[in-house]
Amino acid sequence: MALISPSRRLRRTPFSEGVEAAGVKGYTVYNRMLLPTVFESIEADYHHLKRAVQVWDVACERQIELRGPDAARLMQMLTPRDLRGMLPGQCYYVPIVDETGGMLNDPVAVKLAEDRWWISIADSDLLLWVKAIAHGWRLDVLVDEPDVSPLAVQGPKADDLMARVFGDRVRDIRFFRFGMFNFEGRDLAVARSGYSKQGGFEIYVDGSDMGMPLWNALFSAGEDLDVRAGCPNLIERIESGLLSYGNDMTDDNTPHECGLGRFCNTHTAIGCIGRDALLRVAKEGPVQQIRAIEIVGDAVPPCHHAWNCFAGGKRVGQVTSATWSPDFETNVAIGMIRLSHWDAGTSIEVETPDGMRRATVQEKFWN
Ligand code: THG
Repeated sequence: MALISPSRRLRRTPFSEGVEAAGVKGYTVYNRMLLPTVFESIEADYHHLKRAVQVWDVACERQIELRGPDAARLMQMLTPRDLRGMLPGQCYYVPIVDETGGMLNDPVAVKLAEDRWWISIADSDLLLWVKAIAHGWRLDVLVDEPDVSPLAVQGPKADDLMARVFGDRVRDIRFFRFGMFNFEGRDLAVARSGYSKQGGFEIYVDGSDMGMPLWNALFSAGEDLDVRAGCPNLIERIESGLLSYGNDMTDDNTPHECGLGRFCNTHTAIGCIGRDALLRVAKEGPVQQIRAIEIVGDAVPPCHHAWNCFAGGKRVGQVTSATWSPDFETNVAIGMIRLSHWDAGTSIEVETPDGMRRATVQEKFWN
């Protein structure tokens, strides 16, 4: 593909200078912001992520801040996950649904205080929906996008690198919890989370001016750990079954179709706008669901559009993410498969740009 033409509509990030100096080779656009997709090569980045530690510019995971007496009420209106037990210092992966139960986003909710939340969004214009609900319901809450940009530190050596910059106390942060850590006089939320299954942290960099100082501090501290610039890695995230909003699911899908039923408590999520719709569809159960799929044979081409799946000449679903996995020496994929064919072990055919391929529905992802 040709280059992306920069303009004011395509936002740079507080880390873009570092990303460019590190030799970024490809970008995508996410929440109207640059998101790196490749540094050395997707395969080389993948091997390095699984072996060492990387620093990722994920500033495009924009925050929606809810602030005020109705913040918690508004947050519960957005999601079928019951938030009553959630404490300040916790992060929750939360499906966000509209009035039909369709997925609008799959962010991480960060509870800073009872009256102050961040929603760390995937790629959709969620701010407009949240502002409209706050206004339409006359809620006593401020909704805006603060100058907060996540920087992820991912990989098996992430703990060692982070301890050098923030102190040994980062080692005690539990999964999907965060603590406040000082960096050059600023208190930053540091969570144990991130868009890989290699372990690591996300730093919510509060103030763009802190971006490059923190970036540089991480690289200086980690030279002997072979720290490199990285980014969410296509191969690793498919192996790990991490879903991509807009690719693997859209507003046509319910959380249950997306396999996110474990993050829903629809019966007790009182106030959730999509609750009635979800309770109605939950009675029948989903008729299609996200599955791990192995595509047999040599490396598939890049998956830039949905590939139809067939069995006995009938369409039974689609593959939406696929790649060759060097570690598993097969093609790993994510697809939405109809009930009749979603059992583990079921053989299907996938229509790739270079022909029909045999494929098998898997019990679970490759992790
Ligand atoms: N971190 C933060 N914000 C984000 C992402 C992130 N915003 C955009 C995007 N990623 C949102 N999507 C996801 C998808 C998966 C996960 C997090 C955000 C994730 N899932 C784990 C899983 O499914 O196994 C763990 C979920 C859990 O157990 O709670 O981490 O990455 N800040």
